[in-house]
Amino acid sequence: MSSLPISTDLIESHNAERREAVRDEYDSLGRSLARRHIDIDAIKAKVAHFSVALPSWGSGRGGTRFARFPIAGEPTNIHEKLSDCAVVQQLSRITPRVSPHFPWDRVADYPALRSEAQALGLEFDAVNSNTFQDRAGQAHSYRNGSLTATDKAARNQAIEHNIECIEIGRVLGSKALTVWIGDGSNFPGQQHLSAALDRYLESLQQIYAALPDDWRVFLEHKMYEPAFYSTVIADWGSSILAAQQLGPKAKCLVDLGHHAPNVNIEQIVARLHRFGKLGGFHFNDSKYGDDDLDSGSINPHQLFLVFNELVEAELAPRDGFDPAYMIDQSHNVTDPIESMLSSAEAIAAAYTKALIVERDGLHDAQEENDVMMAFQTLRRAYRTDVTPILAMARMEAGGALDTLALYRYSGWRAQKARERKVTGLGAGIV
Ligand code: RM4
Ligand code: MN
Ligand code: MN
Repeated sequence: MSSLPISTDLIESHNAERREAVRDEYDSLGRSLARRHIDIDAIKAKVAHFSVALPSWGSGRGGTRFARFPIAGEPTNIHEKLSDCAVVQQLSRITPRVSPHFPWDRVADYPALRSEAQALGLEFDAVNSNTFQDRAGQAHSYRNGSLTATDKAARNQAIEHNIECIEIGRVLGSKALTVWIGDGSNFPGQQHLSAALDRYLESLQQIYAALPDDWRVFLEHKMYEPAFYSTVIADWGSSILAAQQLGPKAKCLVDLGHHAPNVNIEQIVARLHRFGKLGGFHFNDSKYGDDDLDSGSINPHQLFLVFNELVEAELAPRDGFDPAYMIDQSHNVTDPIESMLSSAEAIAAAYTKALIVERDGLHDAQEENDVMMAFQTLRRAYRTDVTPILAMARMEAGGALDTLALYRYSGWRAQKARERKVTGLGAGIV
């Protein structure tokens, strides 16, 4: 039984008012692309297959280390998070999956949670474990690390938690586990750098052994924070070495915010793909560090260049290239539903722009070392406003032409403010 949150009549009448204008813009763009020998309908068909998963934790207002300013009507549990994600999916039509985080999203009945999601038009994506925080009553603290802790009992507890996440994920229909740990050190000399990595590999081997045959484990690197001197899996180098050692089910996950400023992330993407180890993405944007800002809000060009590599990878896939696309953001000053709508569109736009790159011309220019033509070929695609393609694909899939306008008009948050409990002020970067 389906119980979609927004009335389909509302979407229909909203689209009816805008359909003609969008059609006009789509046709005009179609003529312009045809002059570049690009078939707009073929691009739209590809875009219609594109999707990105929502983070369950992204549906609430996060916080910085300093404060949290909740808004009325925020979700207070996984059930409410799912209904907010369902709004995003219903309007955008490109976010049909939710990536859950445990123990934050723990419930007593997982088969029921899966049915609940399905009734909302959602499935579950990769499960995320959390050994970067202690929970009240937990036997062993992660104060000195989790999967890499010197204390074997803490290590075992972290391993068991990851295996439990796999078990929950199986019930939910997930096919991957994402492991990000905060383990590392804050002082030179604090940690034996090699021994810490040995412990990581040993722990991951045990988690890997518990993976079902058709599952993957995504190793997520992050340069720093909460460890400010050294982090065990700090970069893509450590990540790919670990993934290679673990075996074919281990892949690397690229969170765009987890690199030093100005690092060439698109080249990292190309490298990981070259060795068959590109597992997936956590999309967000950043200016300074792991800022978890909305995708495409700071550096949309970088996002485009990442997708340009992904389109290259699609054309020459290696080792079952099938990257998991997920959003990972923390919304501190916006309504999270609006941010997720905006980010999903920015991500799909970057993909669409990468699709309209005149690729043969680009490859020829690269071969001939025609620098300016190669650059201009990318530039021409990047400059193109692809929103009519996105809008048309969205409308054909049953979504809203102007997602933000319809979301505001629906009064969803105000209605939830009347129904939902008030959330706490407790800070935390989640
Ligand atoms: C971390 C990392 C993880 C996410 C947590 C909430 O910085 O990006 O992917 O699970 O934040
Ligand atoms: Mn992440
Ligand atoms: Mn992060």
